[in-house]
Amino acid sequence: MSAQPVTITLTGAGGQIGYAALFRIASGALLGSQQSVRLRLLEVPQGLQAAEGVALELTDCAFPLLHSVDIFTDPNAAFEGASVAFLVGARPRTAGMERADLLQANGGIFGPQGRAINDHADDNIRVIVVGNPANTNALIAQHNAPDVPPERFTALTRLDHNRAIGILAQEARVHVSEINGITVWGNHSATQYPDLSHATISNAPALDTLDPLWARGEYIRRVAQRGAEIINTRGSSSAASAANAAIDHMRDWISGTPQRWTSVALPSDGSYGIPEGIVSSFPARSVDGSWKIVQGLTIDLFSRERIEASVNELLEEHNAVKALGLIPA
Ligand code: NAX
Repeated sequence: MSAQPVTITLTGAGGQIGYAALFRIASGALLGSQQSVRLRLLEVPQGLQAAEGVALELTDCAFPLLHSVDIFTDPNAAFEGASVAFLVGARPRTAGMERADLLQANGGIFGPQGRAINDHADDNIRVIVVGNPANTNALIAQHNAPDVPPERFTALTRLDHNRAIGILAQEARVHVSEINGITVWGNHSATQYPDLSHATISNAPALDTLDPLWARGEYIRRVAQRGAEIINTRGSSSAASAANAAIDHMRDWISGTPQRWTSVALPSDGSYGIPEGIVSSFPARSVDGSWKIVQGLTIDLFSRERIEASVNELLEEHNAVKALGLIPA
């Protein structure tokens, strides 16, 4: 076992995604069976007791890889020495809340957390934002951490990616391992575009075998609305699948993607005409510890329009947080 534990900070530790993620992280699902972990949990005062309960249960698992669990309400303390950060806690939209109110409230969370990461985290910090609106919260945190390379800030669209694989495999009646080449583009929202243009099912182009009306209609809606379907069916929002996807994202980022690419929301470098700087989902592979956007995919007119619609939504959010002074103009 590695002598030095890796410090992992998770915010929103008293919530349901935190509960679904922490036991897997402590058992080695993120960094493997030889790497110990030091958990630093951040909560707001109202969530503190729930986080303390989680810490008691973590103790009761007697995980061989778990070095320690500490709980904080101060982001500066929580991110001290962190090289991995899961930003899960966020301000949910409540009845009557306008988008500007939601962005403002989340700016009050992700601005200070970005600054705390800037000032206290390890130089190798990798951040994934799960809390919604995830892409724009990542943008806010990134702009508040000027000393951290922008590409260290990412947001979760791996859940959408995994959903896109699972739903396609079910429709095609094949195992998920037969599915390749799916991309989710844009925002983690209803405008996201799960793109089958380059997908294959058992090495054959997916669009050759699927009903085109399903592939470019019902399928897209089904993937984009899967969160609502889970709420309607389960009675509460996705938790285990969201935690699983966040761990998939971070594990692949650190250890490398297998042959297949995945979908990652990261600051755009202008690839595929997506404006530089906005945090958009792209097809990406992790190579030598960094995400690399997959280049050279042909984008047909249908896909172009879908990507643009989602990117326009991100641009509106970007402009709104700029107007609110949450990121520099
Ligand atoms: P819960 O309400 O169960 O838990 C959230 C926890 O965060 C609470 O314990 C709360 O006290 C804490 N919290 C709030 N503000 C905080 C702050 N400033 N610092 C530290 N902790 C804070 O929500 P949960 O189901 O765990 O979902 C968490 C977030 O993930 C939500 O924003 C949700 O919308 C988002 N999701 C994002 C997904 C994605 O694919 N990107 C999918 C799943 C999920 O819906």
